[in-house]
Amino acid sequence: SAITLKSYEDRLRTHPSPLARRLLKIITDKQTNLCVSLDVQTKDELLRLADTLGPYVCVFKTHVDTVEDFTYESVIVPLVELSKRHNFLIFEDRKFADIGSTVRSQYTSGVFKIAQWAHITNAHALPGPGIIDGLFAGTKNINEERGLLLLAEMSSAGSLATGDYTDKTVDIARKNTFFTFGFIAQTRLGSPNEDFIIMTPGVGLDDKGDSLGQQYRTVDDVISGGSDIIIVGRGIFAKGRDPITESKRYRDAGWKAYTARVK
Ligand code: 5BU
Repeated sequence: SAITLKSYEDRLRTHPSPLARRLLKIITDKQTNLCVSLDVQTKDELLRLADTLGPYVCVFKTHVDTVEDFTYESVIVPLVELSKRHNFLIFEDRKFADIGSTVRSQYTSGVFKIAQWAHITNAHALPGPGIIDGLFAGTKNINEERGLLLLAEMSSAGSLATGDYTDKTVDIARKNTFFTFGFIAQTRLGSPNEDFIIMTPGVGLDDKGDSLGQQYRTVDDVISGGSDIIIVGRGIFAKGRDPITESKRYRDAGWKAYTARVK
């Protein structure tokens, strides 16, 4: 039977995470639960897509370490400007996986200084709860909401993040719901009296997968299963696709599936 959940608007009043409340407000105001994954290799493409698709998304997901001509000044500064202009959040899909002390410096320093600009980032629970403590420590001097997603499940074939590993990941998230506001997952996680935000990659309406293990599910399948936000990359900007047309299509499909779920 289909999962029923409260509306994004109801949830924004009670959510324990300030970042999640800000996100739920954006989703409600813009009527979109679409996160576009900006997996491109040049800053021009990244910034062009962020500008043209900004109106249709609640979040842009990045892998900044794949941008060939990356500099903080030429990529991050304008991206943050666009996030304000179009009212979206930035999610650096960094997938931290080390001990607390190391992830704190990976999060705050180096070339990318992720904590400075990424409203959301994510981490594997593999090292244990110290990874959350380390990342949370990295937000200490940031005067804006920051949030963490734990990788509880992955979309790729043969993923080891299942069963007991997934359950233990949820337990670890419960220790700091001010900062850890949800999961990257394929299913609804947490008990009915908790409110984790579920963001789901591996969403595609025209393809089944790729040759490197990615697997796609439909928007209806993902949202009716209790996910809150769909993450779409190549379904929107692969060669031969018009990114604006596809963004509108995924946004509309995501909102329609959500509307059916809250009824
Ligand atoms: P795609 O082009 O829609 O397949 O891109 C999916 C994006 O989501 C890509 O940036 C991946 O790194 C990311 N991803 C994923 O596909 N599956 C996962 O389980 C996780 C992240 Br976690």
